[in-house]
Amino acid sequence: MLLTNATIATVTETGGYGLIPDGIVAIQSETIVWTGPAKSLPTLYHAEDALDLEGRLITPGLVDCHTHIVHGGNRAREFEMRLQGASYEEIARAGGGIASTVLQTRATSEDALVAAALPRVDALIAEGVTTLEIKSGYGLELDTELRMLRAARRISEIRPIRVQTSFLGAHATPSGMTADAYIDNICLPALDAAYAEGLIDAVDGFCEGIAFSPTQMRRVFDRARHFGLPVKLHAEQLSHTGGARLAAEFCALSADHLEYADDADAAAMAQSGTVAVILPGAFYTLRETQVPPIDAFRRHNVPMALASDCNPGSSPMTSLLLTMNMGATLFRMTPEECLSGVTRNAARALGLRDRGTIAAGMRADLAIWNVEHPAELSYRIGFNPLWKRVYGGKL
Ligand code: DI6
Ligand code: FE
Repeated sequence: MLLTNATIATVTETGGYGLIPDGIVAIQSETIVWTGPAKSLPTLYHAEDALDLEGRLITPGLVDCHTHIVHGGNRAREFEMRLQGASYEEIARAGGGIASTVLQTRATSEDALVAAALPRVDALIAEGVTTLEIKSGYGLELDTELRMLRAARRISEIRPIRVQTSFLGAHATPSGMTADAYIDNICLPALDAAYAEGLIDAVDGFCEGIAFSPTQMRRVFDRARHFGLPVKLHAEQLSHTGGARLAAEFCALSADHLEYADDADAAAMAQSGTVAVILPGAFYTLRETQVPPIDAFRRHNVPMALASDCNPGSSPMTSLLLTMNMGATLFRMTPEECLSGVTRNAARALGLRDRGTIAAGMRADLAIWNVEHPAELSYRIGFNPLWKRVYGGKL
């Protein structure tokens, strides 16, 4: 198949959008076999089926590299209580916060978890998302952690989307237990069981004053390393605790949030090739004011990704286009950084080297937009210009 008469944003490493005006993408089964200006099309491909895109923009299919999209229930009531003046403590006493999502998730069957997640997944698909990361972490007990991961895997069987799973057993400590006891007696055995069932693509954790210390996270990362699993970390979101440095030490795929990261963290992440995953949806929802050190990441050449962080508490958001707009408006990321943040660098944050750019040999996961210039994707608010999505060469 040939996609002709297109503007192509290849988003390759060479810099910028990698724009090709009047370009062609040639696809054979699931793979891009050629891309370039129409006038350079090799004769070999002249006879192929052509689809005239009438000048539309092609980008790589979008990659949402950080979500908690599988979960039971929602926290709209808690949201409402906060707006009526309830304090964090009052909400916690009323059973709110992560604990409430844990209770709701424990009470939800695998089928119901899948059914609840699908409309959210469909909202992302409608915006051209072709690869999606999904975390566990609302079970905090063996059965529910496994059930969340099985539900995540099921989504890729039901919808044309690639799902990468992350084990986030180290998300919170269930009440009535110490964090150390939870890690030793529940989290690590659940990790072992999920690994044995082939349910884990990466191991994640919440490294924070209100969650787990770097020393505790290290025990989880040691187990991941033992299994040869890559790691990533929620780091420096609410305070500076040393999570980004720990992530770098373990050559993590990514460190995520990073509002309180500093220059030395950026330097360490550059050394280890760790992607900075920026999550403006949580910043916005929590009305945070500390902006992540975007300039330090630029100076040290740390690749930056952007993700929705879709979760029922701190980022009930199912839009990567809005995420791009927030990255630009809240953090002053350029539209070009926003686009590479949801394509090339997001794929890298998942350790996937076969997607995220448009080049020969890459998977034919594409998004085709009714826009003239890629900056429009970050510029508009609440508008979806997707024309069609191509997943594995299929329109
Ligand atoms: N960081 C967050 O912002 C969320 N989890 C995390 O590790 C909060 C998740 C929730 O409130 O349900
Ligand atoms: Fe998160």
